Amino acid sequence: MNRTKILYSAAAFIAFSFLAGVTLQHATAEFVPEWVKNTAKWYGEGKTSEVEFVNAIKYLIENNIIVLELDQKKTESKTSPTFENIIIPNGNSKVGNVGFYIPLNLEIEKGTTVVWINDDNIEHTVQSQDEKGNLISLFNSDLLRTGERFAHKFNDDGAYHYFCTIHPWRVGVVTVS
Ligand SMILES: [Cu+2]
Repeated sequence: MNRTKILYSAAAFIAFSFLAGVTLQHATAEFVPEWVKNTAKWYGEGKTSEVEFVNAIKYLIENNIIVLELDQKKTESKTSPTFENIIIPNGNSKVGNVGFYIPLNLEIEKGTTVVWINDDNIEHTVQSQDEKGNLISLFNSDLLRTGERFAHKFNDDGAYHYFCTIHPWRVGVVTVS
């Protein structure tokens, strides 16, 4: 590769990088085909069109000769999923017991997944209910044996009541804001 070609190739990469607003992670000159080098050279000399030049760059990207580092901000803005637990404690079933859900009113932000964990020595269910205490189909677990879990993701604001169908006096709340 002579000096002129190197200069034109470098200019081509810099021009592309600037126009597209991306970061060039690496560009390995050995893998750049001759026709691409010529296109870059001819473009620099005004002997070929911009379309040809852009197509040549496109070829390098599609064949992973140029590897683009995508916009970091887009990647970082993806928040990792958030989980919060509600424990169904031992003794939860007994009417006179203080075996309430822990916490009894869980306050979370939108997008949080709530995980109910049955820590009791008997089975329970988690069933969503409306304001009047009627069972609704928003979130409904199967029978949870000791140690089993049930999860539901909350995407909208609101106060969500739930209860256990086996022990319907046990009522809890998830408040989403
Ligand atoms: Cu129960």
